[in-house]
Amino acid sequence: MPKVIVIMPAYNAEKTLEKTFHDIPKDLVSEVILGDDCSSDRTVEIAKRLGILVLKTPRNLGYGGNQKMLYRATLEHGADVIVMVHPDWQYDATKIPEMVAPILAGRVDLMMGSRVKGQGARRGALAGGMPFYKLISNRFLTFVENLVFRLKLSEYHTGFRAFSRKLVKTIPFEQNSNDFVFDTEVLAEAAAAGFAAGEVAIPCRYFPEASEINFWRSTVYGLQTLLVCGKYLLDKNRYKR
Ligand SMILES: Nc1nc2c(ncn2[C@@H]2O[C@H](COP(=O)(O)OP(=O)(O)O)[C@@H](O)[C@H]2O)c(=O)[nH]1
Ligand SMILES: [Mg+2]
Repeated sequence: MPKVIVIMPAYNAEKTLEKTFHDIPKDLVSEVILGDDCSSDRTVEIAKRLGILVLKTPRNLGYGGNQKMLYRATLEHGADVIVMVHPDWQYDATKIPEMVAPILAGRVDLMMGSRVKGQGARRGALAGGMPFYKLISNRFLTFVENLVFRLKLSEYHTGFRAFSRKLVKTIPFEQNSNDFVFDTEVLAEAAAAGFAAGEVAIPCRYFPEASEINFWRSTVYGLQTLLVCGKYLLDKNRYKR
C-alpha cells in the first residue's frame, strides 16, 4: 500500500483545524502532520487531541520555512505521495483521493486543486468570495506563469497541492524563501525539472478565518512571484538542483 502523507502548514488555525482534519479521508491517508509555526492560539492542543503528529518550528519562520520542515519530515517518514493542504478549511480536503490517484498511477508528479478549472474564474473563485483584487492578480499572475513555466494550469496560487516523492526529492526546496513565495518557487522548480502537472476542480471558499493575508502582503507576494518568473527566464538552471 503506497504511503500518502498529508501536511498542514499552520499558523493560528484553532478555529478551522478540526473541520479540515475531519474532511481528510483517513482510509487513504497513512499520516497527517501539522507544522506549527509558533501559533499563539490553541492550534497545537487541538491537533494533539485529534491525534495529528505535530512538528514545531524553533521560532516563527514563516509559511515557507514551516513547509521546509514538513517536506523534510515526509521524506524521512517514507511518503510516496505528499499532499499539502492549508488547515484553514479554505480547500476541500475530501478531494484528496482525486488529487492522489493520477500521481499513484504515474501519470503526473504534481496535482493542483484549482478554484478556476471547469467553472471559470468568475463562477468559481469570485462566487466563492475571493476578493476582486485577488482574482485580478490571480488571473494576471497565472497568465504570466503559464507563459514562463508552461505547466498549463488554470491557477498557480492554490493552497491544495499533491506531489510525488520523486518530485519532492528532486527539487531544491531548501534554497527557497521562508515567506509565501515559497509556493511559487516550488512550481518553478517542478517546471525546471520537467515534471508534468494535473488539476482537480475544487470549490472556492472564502470566509474571515480562511484568509488573513492583507492587501499589502498580497502585493509583496505578487511582486515576488513576478521576480521568480523573471529569474526563471534569465536562467532556469538556478531552479534545478
Ligand atoms: N508561518 C506562517 N504562516 C502563515 C502566516 N499567515 C498565514 N499563514 C499560513 O499560510 C496559509 C495561507 O494564509 P491565508 O491567510 O489563508 O491566505 P490566503 O487564503 O491565500 O488569502 C495558511 O495555511 C496560514 O496558516 C504567518 O504569518 N506565518
Ligand atoms: Mg487561506
